Amino acid sequence: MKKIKFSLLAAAALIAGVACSPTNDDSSANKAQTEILNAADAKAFLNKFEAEMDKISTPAAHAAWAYATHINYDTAKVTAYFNEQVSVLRAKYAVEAAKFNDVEVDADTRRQLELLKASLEIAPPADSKKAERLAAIGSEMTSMYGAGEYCREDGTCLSLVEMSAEMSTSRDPELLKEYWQGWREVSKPMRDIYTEQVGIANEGAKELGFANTSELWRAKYDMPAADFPKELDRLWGQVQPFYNALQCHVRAELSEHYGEDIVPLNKPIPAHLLGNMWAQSWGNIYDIVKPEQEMNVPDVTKAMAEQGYDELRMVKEAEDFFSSLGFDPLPDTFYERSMFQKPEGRDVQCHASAWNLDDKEDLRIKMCIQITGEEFNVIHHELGHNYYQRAYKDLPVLYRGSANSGFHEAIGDTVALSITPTYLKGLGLIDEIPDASNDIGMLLKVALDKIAFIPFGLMVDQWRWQVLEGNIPPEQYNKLWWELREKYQGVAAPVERSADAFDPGAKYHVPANVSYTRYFLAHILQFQFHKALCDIAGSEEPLHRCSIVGSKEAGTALNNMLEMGKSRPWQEAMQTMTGAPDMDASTIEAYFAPLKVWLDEQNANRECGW
Ligand code: X8Z
Ligand code: ZN
Repeated sequence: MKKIKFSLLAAAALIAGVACSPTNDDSSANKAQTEILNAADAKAFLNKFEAEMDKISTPAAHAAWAYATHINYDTAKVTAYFNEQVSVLRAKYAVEAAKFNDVEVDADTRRQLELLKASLEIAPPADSKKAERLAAIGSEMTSMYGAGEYCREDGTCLSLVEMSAEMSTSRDPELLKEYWQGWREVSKPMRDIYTEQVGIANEGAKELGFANTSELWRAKYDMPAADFPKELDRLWGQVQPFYNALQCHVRAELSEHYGEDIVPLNKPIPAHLLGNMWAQSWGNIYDIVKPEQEMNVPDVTKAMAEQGYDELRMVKEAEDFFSSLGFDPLPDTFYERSMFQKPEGRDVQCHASAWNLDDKEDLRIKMCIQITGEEFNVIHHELGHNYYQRAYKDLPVLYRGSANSGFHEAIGDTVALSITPTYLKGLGLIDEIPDASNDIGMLLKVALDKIAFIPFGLMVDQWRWQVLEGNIPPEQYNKLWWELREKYQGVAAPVERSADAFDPGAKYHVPANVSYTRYFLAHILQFQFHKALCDIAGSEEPLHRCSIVGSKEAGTALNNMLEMGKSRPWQEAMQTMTGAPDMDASTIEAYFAPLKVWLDEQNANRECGW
């Protein structure tokens, strides 16, 4: 079987800055004043943009890497400098691109010009003082998050990683509440600079021709910005009945475990009891909500501990999965330069990310890996980014990205859906494959991770879009956050929030300005991709037992889509791999069908809703 040919790219286009030196007044667009522009001018303009980006993007990525893995005063300054250079360059070209609006150009040139216009997340205004301030705020907020810790009354201080680890297993409601509250002290001082950032970024967005930053964020999906929220509502509508059934069951079981005074049966679930700092995925409380009937559900965390797995072994196993699909091995430098563990004695950005620093072969991940099944999935998630980056590395810079933001987040997760009992047996992590009588347990575990996440994945940007529109006063930021948490997730703060709280800032993607809709989409897409690849692999198993491991056919189909980058509208990429152009949550219904029946039985005499 022939090896799939891969290239590389940059994962976190969000994270690694791509910069360039801004002001060269001889760009072809300046011809507009004096002569009529033509298609050749448009191409020359794009080539010039490409050349300038090429020059700055690798040093900017190295600065961003140095900062993320050594957070200190100096690296923060350097990365802010590069971020400013890159975003100012992008903004300059994005504004100039409009000069070709009425020029007749080929479809490919038109697509690149349109992508360029909406390529920024946080747009710097032309005023250089404001652009500088915007970059400084960005690095200040990410430093606050990365260096954040909670110090207990006895003087011991805990990092987010330490608190998260304990919150995944502790069943002590007081301790859980203390950590939940403690971590949210870190974000309080962010509110004022976040507010300032919204104001400056909106000036920048207006200069690019958008009403505000919210519109800029919604303009990246190959459809009118105003239609995109409707598309999300449609998808959420497909999942909502299933989520509500899950929420109802989980609340009832938590109430039984902790008592009705802690978990009342007619109210949203207190957010500290769901096994995760943000109540975003709930797999860690499987033991509380599992079926009464004994079920054999593989415990990957336990199996890895028993077999003495370390971080490197986990990454190698994940790489092997991709290799089994036909992807080329990762380069040696991946292992030499990646960060797998939280280092002693310095602050780092532990939030997992994947990078391609030179848009060639310099692929890396940055994680503070815990030896757990949950983190084994995250490693696959990150490698999915790396293989995507590598697949589109040779495309024009504006096409180096995923079909839409959700695609980038879905690839590794799609592969991780193939970590089935059969696959785990192959790894030697379990001895026997549980029979079908254990399916409800296995499906419930996956639903706690994936379905519980979906409304969280949606509400973060429902909050952000409103805030980025600039009409919400900062005193209302936190109130709006909890209104949306309650509306979508049926989850509530466990304690009254103080007037100065800024709880959105306690979630990495808010201070880091990484859009979050990507994860909502990814949680729908990954099931569609999984089904398509299982069909291609010729699997006859039910979807939740299908593993595409070893299928070169599935690998080729996947790679064909990855190699398209964003060169075509996402609907086409979707069609290429799944045979249909739409995002569609009905695959989720199919995947979890037996669990929905079981949940409805469990909930039969319960009053659901909040
Ligand atoms: O941020 C991530 C990845 C890096 S892109 C680890 N995720 C979201 C989160 O942690 O909040 C993956 C799932 C959702
Ligand atoms: Zn990701």
